[in-house]
Amino acid sequence: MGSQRRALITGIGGQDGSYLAELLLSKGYAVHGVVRRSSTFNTERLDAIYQDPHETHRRLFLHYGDLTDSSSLRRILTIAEPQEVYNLGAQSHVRVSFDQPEYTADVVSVGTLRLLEAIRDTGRQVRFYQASSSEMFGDNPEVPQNEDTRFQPSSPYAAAKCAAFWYTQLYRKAYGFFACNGILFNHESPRRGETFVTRKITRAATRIKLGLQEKLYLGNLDASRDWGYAPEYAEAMWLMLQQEKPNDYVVATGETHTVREFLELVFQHLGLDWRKHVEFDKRYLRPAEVPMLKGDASRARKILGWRPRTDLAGLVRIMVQADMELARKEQAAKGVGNQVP
Ligand code: NAP
Ligand code: F7E
Repeated sequence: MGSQRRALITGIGGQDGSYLAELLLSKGYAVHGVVRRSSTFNTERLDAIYQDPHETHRRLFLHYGDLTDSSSLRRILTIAEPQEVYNLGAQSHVRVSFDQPEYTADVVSVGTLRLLEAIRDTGRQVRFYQASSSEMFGDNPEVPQNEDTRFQPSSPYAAAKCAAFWYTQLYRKAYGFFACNGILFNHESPRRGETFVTRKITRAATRIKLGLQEKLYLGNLDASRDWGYAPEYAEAMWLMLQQEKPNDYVVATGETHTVREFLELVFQHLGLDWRKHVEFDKRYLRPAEVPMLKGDASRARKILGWRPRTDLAGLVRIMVQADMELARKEQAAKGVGNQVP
């Protein structure tokens, strides 16, 4: 297969998968991605790659597959022969995991095991990245959380991510895999799914500004999260697989803010008073909540040389600007709403 570096990404069509694919293509990799068959397009986040004037899309290869289907994973591994595998595919919504706990466990924990086993069966040396999550710390009150903080999962999603974390460590210990867990705290961007709270807020606030929507319904405003900017987190994933030895790393900004603070910042940025537009809806509460996450990324800083570059105000600016453009397009298409310069 020659000397070109090859990577395989599960979840390539997701927020992180799309940024990671761009990063790896920019470094000269051939990038293989696993996409699920869907009745609507689920590769829109990869559109920027197809518009890249450097035609990096010529090194992008998409394969139908699923983490619940081990034969597809084996087939794709045989075709792609990757040196690096990034396992980002997941049912990643915490609230939804309470509605679909069994499915979430199948994709997130057994799916990781299926992929690790498929890699083991190839007999090839593959570097493996597992998308672990700060949700695994759950309601552990210890802050800031680092690699030694005890997991106390508060959702089926978090419990499934814990199992995947341990499988990854086990394959490192038992079979000598170069396998790393990136314990990433919340990270957002204009590509964030619209049902996660930051994007739900920036999408709604910009639509409210243009008169396309009146109200925004939210759940718990008191939860605190450590929010960073997604493209920077994709860099940390890549760095983990370039080290001499495999390890687990917390990736975070070290700052925490409540959902209410995020709301205030976004609405203020648009010259709006959130209290006039936001209403409580108990449907968005969770049977168990994670009250506060705040990460200590000292290890990533020391070993990977990684540090966050975008603070919360910067993140809000980026997301509001992108969603304002989207709302303007919607307004132009409908020919309705307020005219805002
Ligand atoms: P995302 O936008 O929800 O993307 C998840 C991707 O996984 C999508 O491409 C999705 O495909 C795919 N997927 C879902 N079920 C699958 C299955 N059965 N088989 C194969 N692929 C499947 O999530 P993200 O924010 O990019 O996060 C990437 C990873 O990091 C996830 O594992 C997430 O749990 C984890 N994580 C995220 C954060 C964060 O703050 N974003 C923090 C820590 C960890 P469809 O488009 O077809 O649904
Ligand atoms: O919720 C509260 C909600 O859904 C953040 C995933 O990427 O990050 C993400 O999980 C907070 C929670 O993200 C609404 O109760 C209030 O306290 O944006 P979220 P999350 O649950 O932190 C982690 C690190 C992952 O690994 C996950 O994959 O916001 N909240 N009102 C709301 N949340 C949502 N979604 N919708 C609301 O209306």
